[in-house]
Amino acid sequence: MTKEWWKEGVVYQIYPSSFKDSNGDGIGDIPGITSELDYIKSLGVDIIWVSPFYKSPQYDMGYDISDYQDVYEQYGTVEDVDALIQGCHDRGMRIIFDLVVNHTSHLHPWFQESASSKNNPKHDWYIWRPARYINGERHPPCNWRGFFGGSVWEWDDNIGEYYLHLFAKEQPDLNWDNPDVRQAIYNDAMRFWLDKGVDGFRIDTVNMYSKRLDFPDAPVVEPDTPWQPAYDLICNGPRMHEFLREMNYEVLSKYDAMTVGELPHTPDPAHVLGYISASACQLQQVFQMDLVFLDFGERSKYYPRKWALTEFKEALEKWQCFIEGNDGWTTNFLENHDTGRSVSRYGSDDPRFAALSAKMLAVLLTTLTGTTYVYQGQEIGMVNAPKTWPIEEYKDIETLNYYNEVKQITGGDKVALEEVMRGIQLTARDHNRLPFQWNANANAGFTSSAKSWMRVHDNYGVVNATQQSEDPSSVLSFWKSMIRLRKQYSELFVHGSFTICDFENEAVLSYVKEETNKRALVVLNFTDKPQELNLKLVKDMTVLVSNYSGKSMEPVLKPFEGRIYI
Ligand code: ISL
Ligand code: CA
Repeated sequence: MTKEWWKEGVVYQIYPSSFKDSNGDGIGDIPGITSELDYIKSLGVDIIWVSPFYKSPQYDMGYDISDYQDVYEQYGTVEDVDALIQGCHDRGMRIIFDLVVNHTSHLHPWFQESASSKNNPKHDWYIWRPARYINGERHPPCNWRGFFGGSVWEWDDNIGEYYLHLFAKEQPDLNWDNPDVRQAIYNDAMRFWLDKGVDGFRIDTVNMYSKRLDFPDAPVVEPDTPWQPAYDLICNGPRMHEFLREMNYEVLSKYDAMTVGELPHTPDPAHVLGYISASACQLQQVFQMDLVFLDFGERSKYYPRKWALTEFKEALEKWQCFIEGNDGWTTNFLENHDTGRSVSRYGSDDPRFAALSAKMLAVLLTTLTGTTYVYQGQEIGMVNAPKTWPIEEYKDIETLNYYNEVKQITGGDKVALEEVMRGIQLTARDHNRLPFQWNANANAGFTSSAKSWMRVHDNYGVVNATQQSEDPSSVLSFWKSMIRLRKQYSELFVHGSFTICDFENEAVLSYVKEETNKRALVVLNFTDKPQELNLKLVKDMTVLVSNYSGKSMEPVLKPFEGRIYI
């Protein structure tokens, strides 16, 4: 197993609009991030990942880019980004950016040209197809449902054809099969920033660039609507690996760049290895989604399902162990800007248990094999938005489109809307986009403006970074100590082998981490009830860490207690 900075490093994800507002307009910005680099450094973080800050009309919070080489005006300027890179490097940290190149904004000049005429040299830079006519009626080329609802095809009167958009219609998909498009992406979106010193990329939707150009219909599973989920047809198209090899060979390999690709809907470990094994020369790491999609229901994420701890264990074990005996690498994370808060989803946001379960999950994330990712606010135990908040407080295009679709299909049925609202309260992307809670002042110290772009969580008086910095028993202090411990025992925690024990136990997750000279047992109570400890497992071992004060060896685990035995 080779050692690399991107394996040992702990990554901290920043969502620019919600981290820190420096100029009082209610929106977070780049100078705001730069002003808090010492805070981030103090956590023990090595690498910062910043979600998109590029020029964008913000239909999808900057994942719709209209200029790869410019910055969204409200976030700052290219010079501000230069200063941010410098600020990280000055502190011995690295920084990676989000690379969003499956699609651009419809306002990107490339699309404007593409849509101007069939004769424009850039017309073929996006994916255009003629209509299907059934009984004289115009229909899109296939029945795929977009990630944000509706058809993936949008009719364009001027061209007289449809264009493809897997996400919003304001996010047209680039035609990667055209080599000029690929070169333009490598230059504008990648080399430009790599030459400025960025240390790599988190690569958005990394398995969707190659499309099945025959666009077959997906099987009908939702008869209520013409648009059918088509994940297997959309993801992992025929030229995917070829494109990523080229991107790696022509661009990334020329720099010491880190890459982590977002890889949804790819359940087969052998398939994932095809992307990340070192010898495949494509990506270094990917985000596999089994754990963060665990509570998504059959029908949609907004009709969540109850999950059993054994299902959690199964997914965890699968993606911890799939790199054993090969040259791949894995990641561990429970949150990002597309999820709800982990405390609310895997722990408990009941005030009696919120901090305890945040710490218990910190024990988990800092003892797993692979690169650990922490999402802003996770380190202070931020939780989902209060259930009393109405739909008007939610801003995400995915949430609102889904809610409005239910409203439309059911004619505004109150019971149906209450039901979907319960799902939104658990899994909506909005929860992780609430402003970061810096202190107990107005608007949690996030902004000096009277109004922030998203409402600040009601609990900022009790959950905030300043108070927690001063409290040795806080979630924040615990995260810091766990990150230190992870580094101190990096052979064991970052690189060691992983084995689940007592698999059938639906209340306690136990696993052994092992390297040549050391062995640790981690026991995590995932319930709010005391649970008996399996004494056979801890024989001859002593407690190294507990998320309760003291190093209790008691044979019973308290609610959400987590211990590491060594
Ligand atoms: O967020 C999801 C489920 O709620 C995913 O289906 C998500 O849309 C998918 O993983 C792709 O996500 C990425 O690309 C999107 C963007 O909206 C997300 O924020 C980004 O992480 C389009 O660029
Ligand atoms: Ca601002």
